Amino acid sequence: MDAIEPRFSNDVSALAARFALPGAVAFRSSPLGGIVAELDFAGHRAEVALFGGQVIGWAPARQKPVLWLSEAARLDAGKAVRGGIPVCWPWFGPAAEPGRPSHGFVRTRVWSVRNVQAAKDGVALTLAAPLRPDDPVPSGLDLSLTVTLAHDLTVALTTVNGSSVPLTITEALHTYLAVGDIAAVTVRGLEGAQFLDQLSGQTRTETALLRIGGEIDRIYAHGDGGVTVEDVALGRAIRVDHSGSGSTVVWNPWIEKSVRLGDMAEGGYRRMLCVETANAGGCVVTLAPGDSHTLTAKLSVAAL
Ligand code: TA6
Repeated sequence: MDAIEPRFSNDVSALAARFALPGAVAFRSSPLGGIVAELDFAGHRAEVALFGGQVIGWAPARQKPVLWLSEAARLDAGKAVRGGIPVCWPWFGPAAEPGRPSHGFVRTRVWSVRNVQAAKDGVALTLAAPLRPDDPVPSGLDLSLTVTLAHDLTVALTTVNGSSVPLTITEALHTYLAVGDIAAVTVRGLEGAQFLDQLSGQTRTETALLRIGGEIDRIYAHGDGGVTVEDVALGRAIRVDHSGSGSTVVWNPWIEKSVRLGDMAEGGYRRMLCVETANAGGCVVTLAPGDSHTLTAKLSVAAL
């Protein structure tokens, strides 16, 4: 399918004139740079940056923000924003070819607004990724992200193979969860799953509830289903339910790596944990011409 996107200027007034829905969808220039769409529903608020097609905020009513965003984040710096839900596509991690960016190339481009919807059960925004003829993928692909704010938050990344050749990708919704204190967090749901430890290169099996006491970077062979992050410090449990996913990635850089990253404030690692909905490691997605695939993360919060 050739995605013939109407070419709207990505300025706030043009976007608002075409897509704003009073009380549900608004657009603003962000103090962090770039343009942000604000979704409101039943006292809940989500924010989506056009830069990177990246959810950068979700605050359910009467809850502290559920997504972590670096104090050093810039939404127009030309580099990936540290926090929220970065979109890793069409590859996860380092590129096979040297010189290409880690986690693919769409998280550093400005996406366009394709559609907005406000209904009695939620508000939805769909963005389209700006793919280019010289991108290292077949021409004719379409990549879109639909963010649905209800009493939970659902993020769906859809790849349509409109080309004439098979397409193989890896991908992730690289979710940064906000936690009160990483040392008081338990991750439930990965017990028994095999994982690739990216720090040692070893493959092992998770034998117990997961607690984080140092740098962790693991790709679990853990498909559709869910993971619960129990955060004692904030008295809440965040549930991440996946679909279209064969992998769950758990990452915290801990002290030394968070300093090397350069875009995390001191101690920032204590207040975040990545639980990523992915097809990564040995898990790839292959689409025949005309096929489509959707990777979905659904986030919800409950009191502990
Ligand atoms: O998701 C885990 C991971 O692949 C880590 O290895 C680390 O590189 C992290 O992603 C962040 O990557 P980034 O390119 O956003 O710094």
